[in-house]
Amino acid sequence: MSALPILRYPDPRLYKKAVPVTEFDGGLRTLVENMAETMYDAPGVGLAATQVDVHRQIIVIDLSRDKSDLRVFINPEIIEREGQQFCDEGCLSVPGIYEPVERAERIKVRAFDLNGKPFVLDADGLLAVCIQHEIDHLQGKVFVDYLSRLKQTRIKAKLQKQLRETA
Ligand code: GNR
Ligand code: NI
Repeated sequence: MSALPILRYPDPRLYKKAVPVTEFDGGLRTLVENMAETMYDAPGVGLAATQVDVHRQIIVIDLSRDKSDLRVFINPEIIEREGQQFCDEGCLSVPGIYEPVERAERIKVRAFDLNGKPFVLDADGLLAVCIQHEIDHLQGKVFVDYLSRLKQTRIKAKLQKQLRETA
């Protein structure tokens, strides 16, 4: 397994739309393993393929402390949403930035597993936030896009400064 490089906001590749997976093969399994390693290494609680410059509809999430609850969503689709919640969100593509974003409190998501088997999951709380955050990535959206212009400008400046200082 190998950890993959993560694209950083405002990289234009974060704005590409992912296409559905059609082949549930060994290549997909390897990619998902590498995405999980990338997420655990970071560390983060979720990762969308978009963030590793693969523009296919694949998400991994693990909210456990001990890597014991890996969830894989292929071609995910939110089919119901209810209520609202605000959560301070962070993103591995926007390191060091945490801002509140409004999300649905409860969602029903339909997706396929690694074997191409469809499933439906009801999620609330942080899991629901995470799924919505990751599906946004697949659609070419970053949580920063929900913030004010002023905040977006400040975040871009801060990340550019970070890059210069680590160069
Ligand atoms: O690690 C992550 N933490 C997080 C916290 C609050 C809301 C969403 C997230 S997802 C993020 C990992 C990431 O960037 N996934 O795309
Ligand atoms: Ni993210």
